Amino acid sequence: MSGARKAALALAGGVGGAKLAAGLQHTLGDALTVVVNTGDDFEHLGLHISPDLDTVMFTLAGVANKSQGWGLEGETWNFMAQLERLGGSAWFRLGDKDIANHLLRTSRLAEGLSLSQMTQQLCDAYGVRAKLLPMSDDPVRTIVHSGELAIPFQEYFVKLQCGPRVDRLEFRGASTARMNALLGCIAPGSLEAVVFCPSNPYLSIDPILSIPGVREWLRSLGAPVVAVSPIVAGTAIKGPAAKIMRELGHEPSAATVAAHYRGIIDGLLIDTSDMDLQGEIEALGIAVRVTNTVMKSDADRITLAEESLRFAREVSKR
Ligand code: FO1
Repeated sequence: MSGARKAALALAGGVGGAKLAAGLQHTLGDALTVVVNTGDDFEHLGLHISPDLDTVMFTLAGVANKSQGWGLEGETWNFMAQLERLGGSAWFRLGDKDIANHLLRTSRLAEGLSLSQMTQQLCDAYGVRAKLLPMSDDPVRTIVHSGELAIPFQEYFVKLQCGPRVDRLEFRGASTARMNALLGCIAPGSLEAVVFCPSNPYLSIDPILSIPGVREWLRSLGAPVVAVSPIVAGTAIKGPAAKIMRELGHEPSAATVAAHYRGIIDGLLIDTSDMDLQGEIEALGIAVRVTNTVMKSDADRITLAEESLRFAREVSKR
């Protein structure tokens, strides 16, 4: 490793992104900052719920339910069982330990704490070393437009199991949302890499990029920007990314991911199963690294994280 380790910035959303963020944290510790999507946030049963912040936090703390991807391991469901008995709204599953997060966040936000301050307090409590930052402390809500319907994100994703056809995604509030002020503390030239984690480009990364000033800010950092494709061999490892790609009129492939990020990324890491796409993607002016991008183990997360940072260094030398 030439010289001291510099810092890195990651953009992440749900489960896939959280895994790579965990690999980056293993390598960089508190030199990693993760900007997290808050477009999935919603108010439910009087609670402010921030699913992607919690998914990234739990995964980096090593306490995430690995099979489910969201929520905490070793959960009990007494609250949900009683809620159902009382005829409460039970479509969004809230574990007993998870309820503590939502209640604490909701009560402290009501006392005037910002989402960033609340995230820091929870990360301190869970022992997360990386710095987690909501993309904004202002509300942004992803709305799925399907025909005449305007469906709030969690209803689309959980209640309707991603069934409705996506005609358009709206990030309600983004145009007036302010970039997280703490991002201004990152000095240009201080980062060795910006990494777009393998999250859904439309549901997790685009909300972050939709905040006014974010794209320009990323470019002002003077760091190579690399992304890991969330599409492998034409499908998404988890979630509706490939389905949404088709519904928006695109071929589900790593080449579509490259085209989507064109102009903002310098390089794309694609899976070995997609190596035949390398030429097509390089023709877009985007460097390509072919490697294993499917993270089945903690070791895979670390390997892919190291590979992403190495690739970023190579891209920056070009
Ligand atoms: N996803 C589901 O598919 N079903 C659920 O019941 C569910 C509950 C839930 C509770 C807390 C939380 O932080 C996440 C939860 N998720 C659930 C995931 C959530 O829908 C996220 O938005 C997805 O992970 C997409 O990012």
